[in-house]
Amino acid sequence: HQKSSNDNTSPELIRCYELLNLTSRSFAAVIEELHPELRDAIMIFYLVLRALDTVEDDMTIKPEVKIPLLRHFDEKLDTQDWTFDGSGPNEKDRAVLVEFDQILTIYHGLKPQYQEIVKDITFKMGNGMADYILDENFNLNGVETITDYDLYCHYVAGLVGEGLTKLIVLARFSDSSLVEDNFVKSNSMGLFLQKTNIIRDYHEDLQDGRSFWPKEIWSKYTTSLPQFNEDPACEFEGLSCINDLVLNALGHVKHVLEFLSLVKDPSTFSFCAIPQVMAIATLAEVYNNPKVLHGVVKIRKGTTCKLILESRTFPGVVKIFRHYIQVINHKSSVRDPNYLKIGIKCGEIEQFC
Ligand code: PS7
Ligand code: MN
Ligand code: MN
Ligand code: MN
Ligand code: MN
Ligand code: MN
Repeated sequence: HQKSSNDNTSPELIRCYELLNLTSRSFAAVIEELHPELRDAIMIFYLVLRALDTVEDDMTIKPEVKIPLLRHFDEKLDTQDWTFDGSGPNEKDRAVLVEFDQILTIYHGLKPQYQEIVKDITFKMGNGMADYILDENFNLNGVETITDYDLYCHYVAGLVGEGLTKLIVLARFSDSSLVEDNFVKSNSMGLFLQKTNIIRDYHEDLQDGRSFWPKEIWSKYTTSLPQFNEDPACEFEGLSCINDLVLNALGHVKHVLEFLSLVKDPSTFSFCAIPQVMAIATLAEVYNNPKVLHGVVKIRKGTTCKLILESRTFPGVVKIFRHYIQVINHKSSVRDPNYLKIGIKCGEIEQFC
C-alpha cells in the first residue's frame, strides 16, 4: 500500500490504537508511552495476542472449531486480510477479530525481525492454549498439578515475557543478559501477572464455566472448587486456598525484581514495572479477602495513580514491593495453615528488597 515515509498516522494505525484502548485501558496507557522504536511493534503484539485470547476465552466457540483456530492462528499473520466474526455477540473484545485486517496492515509494515518474534510467540501460545481446552477424556479441562499451572501460565503469559524481552534487547533498551538466562526471569514476569489475574478472577472464571486454580492446591481445602462460592461454611477453607495461591505467586518476586533491575530505557522500564506493581498491590488486596470468592476485587483508582508515579525508578518499585509484602505479612493469621510459610517467604523477599 501507498504511504509516505513520514506519514505514520494511517487510518489503520489510528484504528489499531483505538482497538488497544477499547480492550485495555491499563496496557494502552503504558504502551502509548513507549519509545517510538518499539511502540507500534508492542501495540501490534498486544492486539494479536488479545485476538488469540478472545478465541480462547469464547465459550460459545465449539472445541472442534476453537482448537484448530488456536493451533493455526499464527498462519493468519501470513495473510493480508483475514478476519473472524464467529465469536459470540457478548464477547467484549470481538472487535479485534472482526477488524483483524487492520491489525495485519500495520503488522506487515513492522521490521521483519519484530514480525518474526510476534509470529513465533503467537504460534507457541496458540498451541499451548489448545492443549488446555480439553483433557484426555475430551471433557473441558481444568488445571491439575502445580506443574500444569506453571506450564499453562508459561503459554499464556511467560511467552509474552519472552517475546517482549527479545524485542527490548533487539532495540538495545536493556542489558542483553536478559536473553542469556533461557528467559527464566522473563517467564517469571509473565507468571507473576498471570497468577495474580487467575487468583483474582476466581468468581468471573467460574461463572464463565472454567477455572485455572490448580487442583493440587484447592484439593487441600475442598472437594469441589465452586463450593468456596456456594457454601458459606467453607469460607475459611476458601481463604486458606487463596492464601496458598498467593504464597505460590510470591515465589516469582525475586526474578521480577532482578529482571527490572536490568532494564535501562526509562519508557521501557515503566512499561515493564507498572503491571508488576499493580500485581503486587492486587495480591495484597486479594490476600485473605472473602470478596474474591463472590465477585471482582479491584485496587482503588487513587492507589493506581500513586503506584504509577512511584514506578519511574527501580528504587521506587522496590519500595512498593516492600510495602505490599509487609501488608500481606500483617494480614496473615496464625490460624492459616500456611502462616509460617508466608512469614518465611515475606522475610526472604524483604532480605533482597
Ligand atoms: C504484548 C504487552 C514486560 C517482560 C492479551 C505483559 C490474557 C496477564 O483475560 O487482560 O482479561 O483475565 O487482565 C501483552 C513481561 C496476552 C503478560 C495473558 C499481551 C510481562 C494473551 C501479560 C497480553 C508479560 C494471554 C492480560 C499476561 O491480562 O486478562 C503485551 C514483561 C495478552 C505480560 C493473556 C494475560 C494478560 C496477561 P483477562 P488481562
Ligand atoms: Mn484466556
Ligand atoms: Mn482473557
Ligand atoms: Mn478480558
Ligand atoms: Mn482472567
Ligand atoms: Mn478479566
